[in-house]
Amino acid sequence: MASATKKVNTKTAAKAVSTNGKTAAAKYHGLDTATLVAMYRTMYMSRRIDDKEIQLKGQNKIFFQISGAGHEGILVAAAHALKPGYDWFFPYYRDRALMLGLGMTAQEMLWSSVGAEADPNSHGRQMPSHWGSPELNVPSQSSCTGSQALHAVGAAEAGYRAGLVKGLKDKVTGFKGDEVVYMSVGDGTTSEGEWWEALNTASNLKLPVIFMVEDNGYAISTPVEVGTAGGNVAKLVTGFPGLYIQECDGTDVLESYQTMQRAVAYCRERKGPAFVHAKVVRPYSHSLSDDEKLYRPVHELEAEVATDPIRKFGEFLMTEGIASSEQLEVLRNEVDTEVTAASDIAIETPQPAPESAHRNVYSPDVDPTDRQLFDTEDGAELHGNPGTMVDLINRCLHEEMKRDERIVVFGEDVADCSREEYLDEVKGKGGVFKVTANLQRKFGSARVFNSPLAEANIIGRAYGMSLRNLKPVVEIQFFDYIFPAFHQIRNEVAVTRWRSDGDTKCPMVIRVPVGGYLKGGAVYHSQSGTTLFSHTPGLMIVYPSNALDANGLLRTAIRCDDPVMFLEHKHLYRQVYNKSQYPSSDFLIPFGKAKKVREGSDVTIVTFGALVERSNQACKRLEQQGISVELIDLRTLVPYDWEAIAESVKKTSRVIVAHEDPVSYGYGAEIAARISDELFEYLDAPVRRVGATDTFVAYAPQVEDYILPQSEDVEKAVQELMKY
Ligand SMILES: Cc1ncc(C[n+]2csc(CCOP(=O)(O)OP(=O)(O)O)c2C)c(N)n1
Ligand SMILES: [Mg+2]
Repeated sequence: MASATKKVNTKTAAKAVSTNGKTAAAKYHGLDTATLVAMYRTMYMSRRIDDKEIQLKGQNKIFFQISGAGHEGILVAAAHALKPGYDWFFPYYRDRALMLGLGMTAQEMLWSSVGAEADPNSHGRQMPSHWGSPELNVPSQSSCTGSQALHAVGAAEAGYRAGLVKGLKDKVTGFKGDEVVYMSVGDGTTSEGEWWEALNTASNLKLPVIFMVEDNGYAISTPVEVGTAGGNVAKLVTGFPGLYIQECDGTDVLESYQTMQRAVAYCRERKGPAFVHAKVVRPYSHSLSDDEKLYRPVHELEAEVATDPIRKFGEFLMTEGIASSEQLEVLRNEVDTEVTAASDIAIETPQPAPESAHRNVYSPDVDPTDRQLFDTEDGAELHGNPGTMVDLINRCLHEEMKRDERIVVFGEDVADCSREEYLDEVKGKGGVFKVTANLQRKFGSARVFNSPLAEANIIGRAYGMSLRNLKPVVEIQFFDYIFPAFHQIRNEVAVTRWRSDGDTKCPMVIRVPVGGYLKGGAVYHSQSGTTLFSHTPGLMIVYPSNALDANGLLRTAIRCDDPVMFLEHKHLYRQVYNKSQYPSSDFLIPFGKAKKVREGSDVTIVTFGALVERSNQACKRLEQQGISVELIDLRTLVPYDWEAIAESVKKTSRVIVAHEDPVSYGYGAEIAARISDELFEYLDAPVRRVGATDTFVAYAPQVEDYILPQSEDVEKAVQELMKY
């Protein structure tokens, strides 16, 4: 990214100013005087960009502001202790001084403030101070407090697994063998469950993650003792094995630097994760949308002035004779000029074109609907004894893991046996539905392993691994328990490509057993929840109804460059009617290609999943009544095959959309609305929906039967449509 202002890399700037550097270096923990002055410059620059943004916000030239004020000391220390473009960074919105220290420029930050397309962080899509830079190894950050903790763990874990699997080292992005992963949060964010999940896994696997807590004593208006038992999170984390715990005054640059150096060394030597608790201050309100005078008395604010890190570090440089007051004044003037010049350029820099909104929802490179690349259905040769959907998914996983070493499979109970020493004595679990059976045995525990019982942990770690080019194919044990991971899926996985305008991506496959008709599945083992995810841009959704489709669609999902939700119906896992012989290892079904299960001329049924066979049974009965029904199995819900629907509706003029989820606000409503909108003139009857009652699924079988749509419900709906 070209920059109109000079790039301030404090490490090179240091060379220019050095006086008596060597003696000073010994005294100041290896930092020579020029570096110390350069660090001051970065801190001051950080504050001046905040001040400039505050001014611009007042002039309505930017639209949001959140500052890094008071945090600059620990952040400039962190930047100097770590290596830009070598180590990995998962910072948060206060980390402006870190980003400047790593090499981001004032110009780039101010482009972000005005929402310019030139902004390298998000190209005008996210609020300012939401950092992202592929060249600095800073994956796009969201606004969600703490969700990046698990990404940091996953990113570190990618390096860890590359160390265990021959052939992976050159496939994991930026694998060095001693790279460190930095993640930061505020004191308030340490109350997020995912942050604790991240500490748990990092400690368990001894991953090289630095967990930084920038404790400014407040989470917006909530003081630290309200959220944190005892008021000091450093005391709470002492039980994690191997976690190197450090506390420091984050407003003291040298103390912070020493602390960071120790933490970095610990992680580089692969001794485990480190935890740095840096006490900082917050001289400005939480953001420009907050007024701290509403909850902090004047005396508290005044007391903080003396501990302002920039003021303290400036005084230190002068007392130590490292820089005179005049020299610092010159430096400050230079920074002011640079920031003003960058700001003047920024406000003249264009925002993205409005239609650019459509860009990078999905991969521009890999299109799984491309039938040239992803369709080997026609004439596919099948062999062997017919297998169930479980068998054919399992076969696909085996073949794909063999083809692509980057694939890792994990989730709850997916391994054959976590205690490897038992593997010879036991048959192995391989998933509660046995879909992942024998994968660990075949491909080893470094690529197939059990996760903790924590769904956000699974998705968050998968996200971090995918950032570094592993291909996670993870399992959420039951759809009903996907909700702890919903935040990760909705706010991170689905959004990442878009919010970074294509700079960061996280392709993965999330396999999820779904659905009811189990007799006894009840409320928490029957959900199929398609609507929640189909309403989220950025995800692709696959929902096969039979063994062969599951095989071909899973292969496409794995080779896709986007996150794919792969919904596997539990009731269909072992049905005899949907068994198939095995296709070859290049059998691919493209997304957005429906299957015509039956030809017909009177009514079209558009459906998927368990309703395919139920509708088929209805069609057979209707045929005997002289009604000819065309049955379409969508197979993929996002994207879906509109052409197939339109062609059929134009022929039959009557259409039913049938699905297992409750009717109201459902997936069927979307299809029905589009049919009414685009095919109105072809219709001879209203578009009808068949689905579950607007309730949950009950345990008692006769109530479950009433709730879920049955073959008879479909039959009745067709008969009614025929009256028009
Ligand atoms: C998951 C989530 N919940 C709530 C918010 C709204 N929010 C933004 S910042 C913040 C306070 C964070 O406090 P702390 O972690 O102490 O960081 P600080 O801002 O003090 O540096 C809150 C509640 C959010 N962004 N994300
Ligand atoms: Mg705070």
